[in-house]
Amino acid sequence: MPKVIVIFPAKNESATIKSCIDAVKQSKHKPHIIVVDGYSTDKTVEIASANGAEVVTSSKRMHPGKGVAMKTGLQVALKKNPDVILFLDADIKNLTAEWVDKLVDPIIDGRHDMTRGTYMRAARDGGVTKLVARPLLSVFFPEMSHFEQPLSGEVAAKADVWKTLLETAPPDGWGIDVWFLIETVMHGYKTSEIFLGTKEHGSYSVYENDLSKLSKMGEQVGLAVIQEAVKYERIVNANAYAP
Ligand SMILES: Nc1nc2c(ncn2[C@@H]2O[C@H](COP(=O)(O)OP(=O)(O)OP(=O)(O)O)[C@@H](O)[C@H]2O)c(=O)[nH]1
Ligand SMILES: [Mg+2]
Repeated sequence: MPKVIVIFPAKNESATIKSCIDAVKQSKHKPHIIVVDGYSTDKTVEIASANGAEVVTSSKRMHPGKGVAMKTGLQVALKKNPDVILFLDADIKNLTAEWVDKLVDPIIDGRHDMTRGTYMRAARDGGVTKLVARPLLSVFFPEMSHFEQPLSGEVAAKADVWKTLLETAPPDGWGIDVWFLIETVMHGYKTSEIFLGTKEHGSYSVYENDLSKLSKMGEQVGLAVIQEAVKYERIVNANAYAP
């Protein structure tokens, strides 16, 4: 049976971490579960440990540190020689084992190197996706403009793919998701979005009435796309893409 590891980056997710872990345990792949804690001040660590997850601490104490958390998780997971590693957000309120299987199965049967969750979201949800990530990808990487959720936290790939991506020096903060997408495509890996239904998640309630709470994320995602555009020499030709 292929070995599957699920990694949850988590900072102060005590409201949802138990139901997220329980959902993953129902998967037919019987994944090993790692929670990468970003110095939570609530009961995330205790709840995760009590429910059977391996808990590790983000290697650097910084926030936002989604990138640090993902890199820490990959370093720990890769040492266990898995076949597939799947990231899931720990604030999802409607996570089911079906999400795990839908993302992992196409990797195991060789159809894709990477699968990425896409979903219907509330109209005001995903501000950085709509106003920063997708427009900048269209300008600098038009071949990636069809990805509806370039910042998806629900991403699975073969262990070898993650190992290669880790070597591209991904950023520490919110830029890491779009960075992984760009590097995956530029490496020529087969990557595809998988529809998972609706996504309900805790972080939306933080900014649904105040978009300025997303400004740091917007900054870091924007910078990540621009850094990749410089690396892949897309700046010079950008005007040709955005008349
Ligand atoms: N370890 C760690 N986890 C983090 C950190 N920041 C965010 N996370 C986790 O990363 C996951 C995604 O973060 P969210 O705040 O839900 O952001 P998001 O849903 O991707 O973004 P939006 O769609 O804009 O809400 C959640 O499980 C967070 O707990 C951090 O600094 N350290
Ligand atoms: Mg969220």
